[in-house]
Amino acid sequence: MASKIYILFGIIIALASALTGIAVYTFTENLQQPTTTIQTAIPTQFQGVTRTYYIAADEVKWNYAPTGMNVITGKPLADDPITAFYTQTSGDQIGSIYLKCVYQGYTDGTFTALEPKPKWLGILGPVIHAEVGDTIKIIFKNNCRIPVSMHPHGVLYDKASEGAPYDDGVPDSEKGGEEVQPGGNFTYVWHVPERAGPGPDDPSSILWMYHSHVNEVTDTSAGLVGPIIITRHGEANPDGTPKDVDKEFVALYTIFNETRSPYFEYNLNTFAGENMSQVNWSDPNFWESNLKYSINGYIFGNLPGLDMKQNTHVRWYIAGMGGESDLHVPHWHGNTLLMNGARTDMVELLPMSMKTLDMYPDNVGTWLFHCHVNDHIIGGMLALYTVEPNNGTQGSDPPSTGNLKIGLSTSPNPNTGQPTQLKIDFLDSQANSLQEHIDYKVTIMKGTTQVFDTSFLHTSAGSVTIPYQFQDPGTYHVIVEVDGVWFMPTSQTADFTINVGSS
Ligand SMILES: [Cu+2]
Repeated sequence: MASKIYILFGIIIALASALTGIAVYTFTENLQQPTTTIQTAIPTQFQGVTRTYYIAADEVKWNYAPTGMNVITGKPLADDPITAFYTQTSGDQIGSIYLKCVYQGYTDGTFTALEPKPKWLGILGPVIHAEVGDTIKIIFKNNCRIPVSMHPHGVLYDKASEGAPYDDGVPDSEKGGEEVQPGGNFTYVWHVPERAGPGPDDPSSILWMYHSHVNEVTDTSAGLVGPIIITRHGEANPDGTPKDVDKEFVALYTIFNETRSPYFEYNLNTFAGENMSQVNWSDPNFWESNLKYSINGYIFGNLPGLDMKQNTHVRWYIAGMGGESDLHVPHWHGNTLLMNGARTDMVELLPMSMKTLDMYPDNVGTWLFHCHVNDHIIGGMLALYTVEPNNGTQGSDPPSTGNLKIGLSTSPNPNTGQPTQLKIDFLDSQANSLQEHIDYKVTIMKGTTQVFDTSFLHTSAGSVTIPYQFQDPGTYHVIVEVDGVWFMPTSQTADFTINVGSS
């Protein structure tokens, strides 16, 4: 009787798997016991792809403020006593450069060429992207002088790939990834079942983090932390990023406590020229100068590359990390966001919190992105993000007929070094589709000087591209006039401001 039930159960599981495309689980019958035991929760197969990442733990000289400037105020860090305190070397103060151990992505298993990464990623390890149903494989190498590991949140792993040593009753021989010695290697395998992906109220992708967990406190203080982004099944591009998102950013808010880094003694000796016996441990200023109130490892506005286009879908993945001072409240000036259906311009973080927010920036400009905790503002937990005009989605002004939108996009970014393609789209603003048969004229102004113009032209296609070579850098106006739609007279003008860089 019992075996019939098992067979039936097996058929149901197999059928459900075939129908849903969800992984098949292994169930093992144990006849010595009255009930069936599930020996493993690890699926025997996933129907998605295996995504292989080559990641090393590398020692780097990390500079928390590489520009030497307080980018928020535009003043040199050395000129202000507070910013100098956190960034300049003097006495027992180490300054802004510390030896750290961080995760870096490589192009292959030879670990010779670094994988290119966005500037904003800063000190974070490479972004691991996967879709529900995939398997993540990490070919890992430890180039640091300390034993390290990779411990992931959210995804499904067995004891070998958990990356955390503790007394769990599992023999060391089955826990290869718990502690990778200096010079050692390990291959971590992490699965991505449904429960590692977005929940019903989540957007199309969510954030998890990975970090070293041999000594969780000192390893993360050394800099060993990075992001995992999981996209819902069927909603990912081939590279695992969510299809419905134009640009993704990850921001880690943490106070790196350099006195807790395994490299602290080395750093003190190397950069401040002092040894541990010279340190006045009771001096609160000594402690404070080694706290780095960072966003992705940058302080005082030094975090680069948070650039996006107006009216696009921008996804922000925000995480916290650290100790009891690490309660952070990132705040975006200038634009608002959605988190789980609620509108906000702030997000509350505790250590290793992971939040996903969506922004549709409508407000062009350079804006503050900073922690709202007062002590952290003083310590430099501030960055800037920039919303660039996206001429392609600007409406015409004035909308005299009310149903024509004129859009302008430029490619490449306007520069004096090469011709710029000015692409002008005429859209039916109700249908949001190209409006055919337009009579139009284009004029380019620099200040009050007209530098280019066309006569009135006709397009049947609703979209035209005009090449133009800008001679000088600066601000220009591209003015598009329409005097006919479908051979009916109308009068509309759109005025686009574009900034032209020098080559
Ligand atoms: Cu904070």
